[in-house]
Amino acid sequence: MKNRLLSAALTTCLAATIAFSTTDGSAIAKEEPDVRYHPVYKTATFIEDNWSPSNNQIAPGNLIWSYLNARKNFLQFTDQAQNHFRLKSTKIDQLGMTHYRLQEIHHGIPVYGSEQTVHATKNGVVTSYMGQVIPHIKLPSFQKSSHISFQKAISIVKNNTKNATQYLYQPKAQLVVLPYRQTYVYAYVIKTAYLSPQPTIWQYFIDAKNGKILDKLNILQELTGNGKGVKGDEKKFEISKEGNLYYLNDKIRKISTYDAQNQHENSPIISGKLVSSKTTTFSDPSSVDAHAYAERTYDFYKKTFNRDSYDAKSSPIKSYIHVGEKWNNAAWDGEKMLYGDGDGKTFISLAGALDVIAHELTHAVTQFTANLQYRDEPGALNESMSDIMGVMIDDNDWLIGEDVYTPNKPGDALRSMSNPKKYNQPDHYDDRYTGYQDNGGVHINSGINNKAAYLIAAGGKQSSVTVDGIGRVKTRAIYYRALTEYLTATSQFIDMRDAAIQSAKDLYGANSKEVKAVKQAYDAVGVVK
Ligand SMILES: [Ca+2]
Ligand SMILES: [Ca+2]
Ligand SMILES: [Zn+2]
Repeated sequence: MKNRLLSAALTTCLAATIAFSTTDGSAIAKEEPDVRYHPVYKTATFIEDNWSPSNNQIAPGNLIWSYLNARKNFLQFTDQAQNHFRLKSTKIDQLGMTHYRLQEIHHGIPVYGSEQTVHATKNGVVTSYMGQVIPHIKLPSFQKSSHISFQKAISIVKNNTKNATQYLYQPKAQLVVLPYRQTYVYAYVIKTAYLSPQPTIWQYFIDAKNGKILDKLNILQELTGNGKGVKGDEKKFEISKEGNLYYLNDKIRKISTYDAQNQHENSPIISGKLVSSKTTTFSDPSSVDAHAYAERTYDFYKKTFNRDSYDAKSSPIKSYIHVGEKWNNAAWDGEKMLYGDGDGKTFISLAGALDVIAHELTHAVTQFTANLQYRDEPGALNESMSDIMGVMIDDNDWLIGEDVYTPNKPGDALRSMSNPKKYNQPDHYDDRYTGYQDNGGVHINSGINNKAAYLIAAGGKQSSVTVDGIGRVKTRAIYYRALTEYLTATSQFIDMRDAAIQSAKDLYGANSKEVKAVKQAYDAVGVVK
């Protein structure tokens, strides 16, 4: 009965609008718009329109409000549009069209889910409306005194997710008018996201009156993919689904993996196709490893240093595999990670090594922190930082690249931090390379700082100096602090020594054994004042 009544009333109102507008002269509906209605609310969900104000005196900022007021009978609100909607954004596109995004409000509080878009040409003609309006909400205005605070609501959610750790951000709360079981209540919508025990993004709906959990849903499309890596090992990782295809797109960490389809490594712009699969099993080993290892590196930085992505601002991490033809390298190009397939002799696919991926992503961290120049001593420190974090993540040896280097020769590696000389790197400042090759020896002289880091962690004797090691955990904390807080674009080896000492002092005290270990290690590699 009620639906019928509303429907009938609407027809009457529509006629009235046109008559009213014409006599009023403020707005003219030039032709009757095409309207589609919500099955329950009986308000317009779509209006194909051709509306413009009757005169051009209207200020551009008022067009949206004039339009909504002119269409209030389709949308069934009785107050002024400015009191019933909040303008969330206005965007002008390349065609000169203006796109408005709005939110229905009730006593100033957003009505959950009731959002609208309105579109106008560059000449100020509104061509369409789309969205949802809930009519006739009867709920008195929100009184703080008779409702719980948002802090209280957040604590209710925290109590309900007690086992969660590794939060991605502080829970966010928004007060809304929530349609709930044929009525409306004030509710807090709380979003919280964490990685452990499993990646989850919760949306909680808490009754603002009594703190009751009205509803909660995991809005992460929790999808785990699997596949074999470069070394043939079975892996699990986060993926997403669009339409009928699954993609290497981890939405919680914002990590996606693309196939560069052998574009040349020196192409000015490397593009790629997001790797997809018809099932949750992915069959390209390079893409499996690039994706899974980027996730592990992200988790390492998040868990160890509470760093959310390379820029600490949760920027998306993009990996490109199959870069070049048999390219024997990997790179961070300032925006994304690139991995070659290797020629099968010197390297197999470089994405197959966790330390290589950690190395590349650490270049990104460096770019957003110390920003060490990529030549001479700052460049060697830049390289060394990437190797140091590489062995902290892939932490069962002190080798770099052993998983993908020379497949026909077991036991070797691209570099060794415990024994740089084995792969033609110096391990003492007196033996540093001073030529012009390799940007002034960035991949050569990194051995000196690599050795210092190794000695700090593992201890040992060099140049008749004995270092008492303090372990990997403290060593990585010292280097991370030095990188992110102390070092600068032009830092030299001697600055690295001081930065590491200062960091160790901050963390463990001026007279600590950790500070002593750092001093001993830099003495041992000949970086002394
Ligand atoms: Ca390694
Ligand atoms: Ca090998
Ligand atoms: Zn590098």
